[in-house]
Amino acid sequence: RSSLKIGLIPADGIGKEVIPAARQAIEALGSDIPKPEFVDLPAGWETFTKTGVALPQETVDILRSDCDCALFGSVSSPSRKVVGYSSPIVALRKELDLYANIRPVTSVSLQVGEKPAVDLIVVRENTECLYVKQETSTVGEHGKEARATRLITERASRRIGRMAFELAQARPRKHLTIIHKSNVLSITDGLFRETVRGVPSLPELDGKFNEVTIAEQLVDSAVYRLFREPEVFDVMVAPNLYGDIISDAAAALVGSLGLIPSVNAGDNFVMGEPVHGSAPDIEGKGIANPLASIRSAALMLRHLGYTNGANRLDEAVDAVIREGTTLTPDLKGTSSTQEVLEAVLKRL
Ligand code: NAD
Ligand code: K
Ligand code: MN
Repeated sequence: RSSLKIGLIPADGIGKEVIPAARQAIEALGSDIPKPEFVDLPAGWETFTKTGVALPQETVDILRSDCDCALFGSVSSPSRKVVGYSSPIVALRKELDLYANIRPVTSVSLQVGEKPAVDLIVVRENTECLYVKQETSTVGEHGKEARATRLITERASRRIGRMAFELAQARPRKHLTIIHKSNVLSITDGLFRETVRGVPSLPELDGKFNEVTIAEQLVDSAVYRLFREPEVFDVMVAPNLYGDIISDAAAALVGSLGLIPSVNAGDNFVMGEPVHGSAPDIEGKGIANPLASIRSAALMLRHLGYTNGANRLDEAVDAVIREGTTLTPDLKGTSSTQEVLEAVLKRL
């Protein structure tokens, strides 16, 4: 590749503050990556209020045909039902078949080279579960009744399982925990659990994952355990909703949602995205933590094989956190988004 075409979809709220910061960090990498070219693409609640669509078809088309990868910020989805509105991030994951949401949660060790206290990856299925958004309501004998469909398929469970085993296999501990609630939801979560468990014995894998140890844990006690002994977890694989909740919970262990990156990955495309939302409580104040987005850029580059560039971004972020003098208020600091970005750029 002579250039790397990156779609930028800042969307709403602090997405518009942190994605430009990630862009500058990528630009500072110089020859460690092909020359980056950025394409700004609209999506989100604000786009919806202006145009009546939250995810313009053109955004999807340009991502598909022109871009090597993308970075998404955060969207402000209303909690009430708005006719015609549907979350563009949920739609994008489906449109581009980005079936895995990979969310590493790692604390920064005090000394370089020391083992971090928390070092795990949440692998969240990204296309089904309750996020198929098939909701209905009727009026029954006892007043209004609302129902939602929860879809679990063998295909989606198998491919997310396979992705999770790949990630576990590549880590020193090679340990995978399957998260479910099949004591209650024996049919849906039962299918997820059994399908993931069956991945290592797929004939085409030829024993590739034989070294990976497998554990499982019910989702509620998994959260409990996460807070008491996070070191037991290495890679965790979960259906969509549990994965969403577990990764936000894990973020609390390392200090802030403003630190946690992710990639939405499929077989043909990868989109980096900070785990946090649009943070309406701090939007426009210039104090959003840009580190989750810079780390998301690093994850995206790593996924594409640009290991040196990714390592440099991660090392710069870790150094800023370790030093502890230039941090945003979510980490008890007093610095602005811009000051934290500059501290990162200085180390690149
Ligand atoms: P949130 O992640 O936006 O915020 C939770 C808390 O964390 C807030 O106090 C916020 O200030 C803080 N926070 C989050 N990111 C931060 C950062 N980078 N720096 C400093 N502090 C940060 O979650 P929420 O409040 O539940 O949701 C707000 C909106 O975001 C909602 O409209 C929701 O639909 C949307 N949302 C979008 C996504 C997405 O784009 N994928 C994900 C989650 C929530
Ligand atoms: K986000
Ligand atoms: Mn979330």
